[in-house]
Amino acid sequence: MIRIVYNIKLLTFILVIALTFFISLNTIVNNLSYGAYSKALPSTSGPTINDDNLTVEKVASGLTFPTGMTFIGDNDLLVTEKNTGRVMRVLDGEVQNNPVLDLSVASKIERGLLGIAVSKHSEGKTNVFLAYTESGNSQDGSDVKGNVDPLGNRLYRYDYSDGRLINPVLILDLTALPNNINRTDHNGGKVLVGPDNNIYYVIGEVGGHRTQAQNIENGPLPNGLGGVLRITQEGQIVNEVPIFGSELPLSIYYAMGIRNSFGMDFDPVTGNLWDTENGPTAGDEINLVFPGFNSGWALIQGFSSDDTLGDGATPSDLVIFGKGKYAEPKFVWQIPVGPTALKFLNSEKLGKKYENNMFVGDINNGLLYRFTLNAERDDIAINDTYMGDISALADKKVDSTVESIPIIFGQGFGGITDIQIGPDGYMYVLSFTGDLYRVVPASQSTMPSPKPLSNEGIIPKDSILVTINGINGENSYSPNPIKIKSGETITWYNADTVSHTVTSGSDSDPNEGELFDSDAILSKQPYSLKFDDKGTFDYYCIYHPTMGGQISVE
Ligand SMILES: [Ca+2]
Ligand SMILES: [Ca+2]
Ligand SMILES: [Ca+2]
Repeated sequence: MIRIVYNIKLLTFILVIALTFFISLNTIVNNLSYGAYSKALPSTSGPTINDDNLTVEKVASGLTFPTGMTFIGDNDLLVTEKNTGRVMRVLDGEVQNNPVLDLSVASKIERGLLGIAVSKHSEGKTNVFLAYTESGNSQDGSDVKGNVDPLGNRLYRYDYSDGRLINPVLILDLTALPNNINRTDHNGGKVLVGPDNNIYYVIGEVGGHRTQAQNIENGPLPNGLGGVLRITQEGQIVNEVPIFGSELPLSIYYAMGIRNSFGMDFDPVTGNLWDTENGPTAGDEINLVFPGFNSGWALIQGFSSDDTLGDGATPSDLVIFGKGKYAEPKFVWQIPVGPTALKFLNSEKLGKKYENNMFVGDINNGLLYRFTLNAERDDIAINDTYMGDISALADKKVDSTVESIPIIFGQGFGGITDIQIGPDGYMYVLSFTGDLYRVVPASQSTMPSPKPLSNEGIIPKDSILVTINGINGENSYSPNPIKIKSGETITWYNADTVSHTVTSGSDSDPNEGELFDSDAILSKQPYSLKFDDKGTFDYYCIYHPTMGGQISVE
């Protein structure tokens, strides 16, 4: 077992400097990044795919904030639940009553049971790897209610036998100190078994740790956080030419400079690792993660030339160990969507043109995105198989929400937490809402197709229509301002491609959302509100605070 625990008392002075930096940055980021935690609700008419040949079936429901899944057989998968710490088995579309395993997890904000991967050995043995934030006192959520610090983010190996997970072995302990600094975010947590049979585990900076792994030149040494880590299935250092360095913890880093991530997968054609990464107020990324990849956080996020963090840093300012090397992201959302899962479709069951395409889910909008790669498969190349105007994506960057239309493959899932391909070759999509979906050819489905989304029929009669056009200042909501009479109802229809809110107040208002708050209004969905009280009410979108509107009730 590899244990990374640091006593940093000797580094107090450095830490104080680092903390000062961290707190000031955190204050700024927290004021603007609530979008990162906003989770889209599912479409009332069910998820849809933007290809009439494909449809979405609901496989199972009733899971409690599921975060990850892995197939152990045909129509047989294990699903992790974030806050309960349970591993549930979904067999032939039925969530089995008794959990396969019930762990004690710390669960505040992004902590919890976060990742699962399976390794089937030729001699018939099956190992399951689980990544989770272990509770400090054997109680679920004691960090939420009792302020009990978790034991740490840990990776365990289990034997899977007769529907049970047994013989836990702790193979990686990331009890980095301090545990947190009133922050419980950026725990990453996805786990993969690589083509080389080693374990790949992505962990974020965990509560804003600032070390040399976050490219802070005068910071403490790396503490095992903020990167993709690689170890053997036995919890040993991989016996290869060192990437960043031969001593712990550098010897377990495969990549560093990663703020946070909820998604990674190996390209089935090349064996290259790809990930999604989450920026603060901007700069969500897709990356090709080669050995030694430095993603640039906390100095660079998004394309370095954009200076998204506004610190003027360039790749030459980064902390480079051994064979470490900075590389630009392969794709960027300048407006955050909260990308989560990333999965290659290693099947032609959904049509030859989608085989080995890359699919990405997001949590903020419940959208499923599709990407094609170039011939060398070392870059994203959006080709003529997409619908709509792809010219604005030539820069590999979504600068305004409308630019993302061609890459949207499906919508209405509710915030997506994982994507897997089943042994049946179909795509499985997991939503935090507890629902598991499957994308199948319409010709193979016995379920009725959901209706296409449009505002016809979903705007209530006698209601005054306000269209949400997207991020466009005081023209974001139309008409704006609007005058109505007491007792009248306004229905907002979201004509944009991403979720927005109708929230009373404004960004700087401490009472924001007190009078009314729609929560996420999904793309192509309505939200209605009746106004009885007279007065003038400002409102805005909490995800995109520059969007503003005003209602006068007379
Ligand atoms: Ca539990
Ligand atoms: Ca990066
Ligand atoms: Ca663009």
